[in-house]
Amino acid sequence: MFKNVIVRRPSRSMVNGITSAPELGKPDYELALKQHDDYINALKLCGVEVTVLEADERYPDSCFVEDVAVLTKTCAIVTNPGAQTRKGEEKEIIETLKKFYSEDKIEYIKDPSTIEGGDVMMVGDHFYVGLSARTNEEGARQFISALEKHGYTGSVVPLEKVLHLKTGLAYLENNNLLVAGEFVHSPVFEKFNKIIIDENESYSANCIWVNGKVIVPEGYEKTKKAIEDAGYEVILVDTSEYRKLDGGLSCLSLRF
Ligand code: CIR
Repeated sequence: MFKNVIVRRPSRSMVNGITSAPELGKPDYELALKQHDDYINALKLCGVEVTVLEADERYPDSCFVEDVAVLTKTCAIVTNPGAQTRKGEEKEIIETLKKFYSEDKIEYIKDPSTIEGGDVMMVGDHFYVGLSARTNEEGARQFISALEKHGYTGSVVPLEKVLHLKTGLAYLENNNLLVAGEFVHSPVFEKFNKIIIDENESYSANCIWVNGKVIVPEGYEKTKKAIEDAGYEVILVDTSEYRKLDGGLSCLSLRF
């Protein structure tokens, strides 16, 4: 179960955030703020305490707070983003993490290693780490040895197309895994009960399990039904403005 969640308000500069889909247009900032409010309310419905950090105009992608740290039950690992315009964002989370973890429980990934939290999927005490354009082999190695110091394990998953590992996967606990695209037939995830995302709804693989409920992006009916059929209560949140920046529900928070 999660007790806490950290989010960061989107900055006005988000309109200049990184995107692989410029054809979707620039985000509407006012609508993004409203969607962020809805997201916070959905999290509260799941019974967590939400810490809301102020917008940071220096970093257009800083609302995607998941990428700058990985938080476990007993330790925090501050990442080292691979994207040039996100370098330095990770420093801005440290003070907040110190409110939840003592200094000896906070680890730091250092150059030339890079890793972003979107590439890390927690399954109990094991962490899958995607090797992507943002997370290099050295980053995965340093990250896994930091985890091992605190009694966890990790393994790497090479990515082919997606931005981050969790762009195409979401672990819903109880061995249930949402899978899309390149992960559908991957032998790495064979042991899970796979809930396969329809090709036309691949964006909606980025859902989050929070204390028994699943927050799902609005507008993806097949995904919603598949998750409900698996026995979960679904809470819908519209993330259209974050999708324009390749971001989604998991990227917008740190849950621990
Ligand atoms: C980026 O490219 O870094 C942002 N525009 C989107 C980050 C999405 N984060 C995530 O999947 N964890």
